[in-house]
Amino acid sequence: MPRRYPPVSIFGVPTDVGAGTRGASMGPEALRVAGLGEALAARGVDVVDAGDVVGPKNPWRGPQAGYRHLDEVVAWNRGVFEASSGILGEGRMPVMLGGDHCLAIGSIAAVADHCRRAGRALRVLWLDAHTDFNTSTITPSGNVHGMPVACLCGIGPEALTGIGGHVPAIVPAQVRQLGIRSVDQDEKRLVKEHRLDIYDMRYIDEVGMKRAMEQALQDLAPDTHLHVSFDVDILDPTIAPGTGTPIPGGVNYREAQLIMEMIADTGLLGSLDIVEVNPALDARNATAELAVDLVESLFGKSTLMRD
Ligand code: EXY
Ligand code: MN
Ligand code: MN
Ligand code: MN
Repeated sequence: MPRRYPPVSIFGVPTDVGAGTRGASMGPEALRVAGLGEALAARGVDVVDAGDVVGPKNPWRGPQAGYRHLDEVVAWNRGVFEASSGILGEGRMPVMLGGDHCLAIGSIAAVADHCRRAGRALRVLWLDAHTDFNTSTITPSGNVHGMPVACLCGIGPEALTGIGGHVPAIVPAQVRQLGIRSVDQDEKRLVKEHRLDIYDMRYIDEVGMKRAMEQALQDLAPDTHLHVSFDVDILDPTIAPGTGTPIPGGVNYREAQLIMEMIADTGLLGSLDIVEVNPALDARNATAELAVDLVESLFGKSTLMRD
């Protein structure tokens, strides 16, 4: 019996304001060209394309200390918060097409606000090569896409930590990170201080993806809202080259499929970010195509014999 999914609204956030390289601003269109909407509709999902969030032009100031492009990052995340909140308020599942990962501040703040009002538990599954737990004082780049988890946990300027009006939007105990293999020195100290639950690539090498995912999905209450923040740089760069901060030794195709199928098996997927697709760094839109293929598995598609 195919699993039923709530109605879905995809929306684009065409900016790379939080990134260190240009091009993720074209990510939403790359995902649309790769057929994301049609793929979900083919799964029987009631999907609409809610269009794009509008925000300030990317000012493109070079590397700088602190929170680079802070005003523009805040403006875009306010737009993301409004878009996600509106979709959740309609009883639909928001699927954010990034854009760089700083935009998860707005999307997850909206989901956290929605869950708080509904009295539902929230679990954030952060799929990424990076912990994204930097702050202005320890960042090596000033790029806010390296900081969203810290901001969501209330570490950062009020303009960012307060996007959804509730500080902190989430607590570290609500987060599970998977695929981590690039953490800055001071960031590592901060991550440990805040006891972030991390399943890094060394751990996955040792215990295997199935075991790591079982642990990351452990103790989910039956009505938990599961938010997946899918940074495509979790994937090995040989299969997903079109991303701005590629790190060797990533998740391979079968491991990625298993991640998505195990999430689908929970039946608890409530919202999704697909971020850091940068078609300027890609050939033949391969990374967006792969992301769509994996998202189809998130929505129950399996060409194997399991179902
Ligand atoms: N840790 C580095 C920094 O903070 O600049 C790199 C962050 C890359 C973040 C990408 C979105 O995952
Ligand atoms: Mn809901
Ligand atoms: Mn990220
Ligand atoms: Mn990343």
